[in-house]
Amino acid sequence: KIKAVIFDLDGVIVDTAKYHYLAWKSLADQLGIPFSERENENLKGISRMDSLNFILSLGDVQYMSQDDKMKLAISKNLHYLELITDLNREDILPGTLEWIQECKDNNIKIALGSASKNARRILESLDLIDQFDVIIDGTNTTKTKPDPQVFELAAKGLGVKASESVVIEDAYKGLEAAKNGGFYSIGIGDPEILNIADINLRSLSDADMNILEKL
Ligand code: B16
Ligand code: MG
Repeated sequence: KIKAVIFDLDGVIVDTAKYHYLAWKSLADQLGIPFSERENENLKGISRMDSLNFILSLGDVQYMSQDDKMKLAISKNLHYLELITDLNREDILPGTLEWIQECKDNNIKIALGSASKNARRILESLDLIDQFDVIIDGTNTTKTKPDPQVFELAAKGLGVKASESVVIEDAYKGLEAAKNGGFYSIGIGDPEILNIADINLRSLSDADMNILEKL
């Protein structure tokens, strides 16, 4: 029986993935590194530093000091924060509010399990911060998806087992993390890419919680 739902943030609750892409794209342009939306798929769900290292690996950057990498990561984040300044309730993806409400109606606990260090700020902008029983984000973790740490900490905080929880993710690496931790999963997006999910949906608005009976 499912006792908890763990939501990813970027790409599940809100479509901030496009702003991450725009900010990384402009950094890649500055560095003369070719970077497209296709390569951006690999950045979904991974940390800021891992994202930067991935982009640098696409160019022929031979060596860069940790210090210089930090500067680039900070400048990308400042640009990203600029792009999301106007984020508000209207940016919540379709179906999300209904799922949260259904969880509450059915006594199912909810947590956030995000790689982002900006998660709390984003939840504030969406006026959703008070809805979650537990929030685990990039400021609480030492390992990134596909390591299950972020979801394990969320389950621990909620006092539930992995096998009693379902993770909702838009990233392949996030679904791998769920699987690695023994969590059920719902993949939001292209079912051909997200082929390791237990259930695939194009959007949370395509189903209600009755779909969990399939698990
Ligand atoms: P930040 P999620 C992830 O969030 C994004 O998918 C990923 O693209 C981003 O690099 C990562 O957060 C770190 O974000 O730079 O804001 O700390 O999908 O796990 O909610
Ligand atoms: Mg995501």
